Amino acid sequence: MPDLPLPLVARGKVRELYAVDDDHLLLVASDRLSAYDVVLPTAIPDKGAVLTGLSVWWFDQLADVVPHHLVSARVADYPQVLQSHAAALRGRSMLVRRLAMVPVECVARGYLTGSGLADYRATGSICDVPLPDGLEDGSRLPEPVFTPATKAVVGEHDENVSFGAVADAVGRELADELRRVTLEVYARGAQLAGERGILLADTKLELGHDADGVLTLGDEVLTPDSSRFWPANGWQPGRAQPSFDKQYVRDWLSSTGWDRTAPGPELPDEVVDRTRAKYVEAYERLTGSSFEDYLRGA
Ligand code: PZK
Repeated sequence: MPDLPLPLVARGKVRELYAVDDDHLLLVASDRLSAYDVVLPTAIPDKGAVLTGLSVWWFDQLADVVPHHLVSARVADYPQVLQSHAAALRGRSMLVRRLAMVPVECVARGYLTGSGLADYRATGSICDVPLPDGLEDGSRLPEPVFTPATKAVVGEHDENVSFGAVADAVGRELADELRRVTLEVYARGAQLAGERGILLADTKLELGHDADGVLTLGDEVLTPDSSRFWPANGWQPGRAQPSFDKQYVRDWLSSTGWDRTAPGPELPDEVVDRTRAKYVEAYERLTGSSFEDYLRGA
């Protein structure tokens, strides 16, 4: 990752957040890929740029639903101290407004899988929202549901919580607003992705308040790392759905007998190349624009 002359504010599994000034942060997405919760030793070239390019495009698509934190993703607009780091930042970074983040992971689900499926099997509900009997892994839900979670400490999974728990934590008014915005973002994302042959199973948003107190969309949005994208033509409830972006990696990892403990094996070139192509395909199918053009403009 780039060694930037800025204070590191936070480090996620595959990206980093730096302080630029009192009002701005720089979000940098790496090419690292996580599979079965382990960050693999082999990077996928341009993955960070694809995810950043998708976020930038979605922020614009969603601007009438909710304001966003993006200031610019063009290195030429960044402060002078970053200009010598242009090559390391181009395409994969966003200059954003600093927000007061709401301490809730805002998740919307249109299909049942992952922790939602686990909760449904245990209780018949997710986050206290009752669901009909007979749903399976990958089932489409009768309507999309807001399934908030609280951020876990590093290394642990977020914990699904009820709407009532969110209201107790942040107030009923803000809880209502989080649910409304999250479901609207999901609906817009699912509609658009669906038109391009991609199912948006679920998505996780991070929201915060800007300096004027306006609820604002932060972080990355509707990327394959914050959402589950499934090829629509491979959808078949009753089994784990193929991942749009990571399926070659998962299939190859399974074929090795790897026990899913860190560090994980190096990926062969063919798996890297095919996976890179899936990320670029996701960018181009969703946005209708050339990924090379995005990189040239960043
Ligand atoms: C913020 N994160 C999560 C993201 C990490 C961690 N605009 C903002 N203002 C204030 N805080 C955040 C943001 C944003 N986005 C986001 N944590 C704080 C996160 C990326 C890498 F290590």
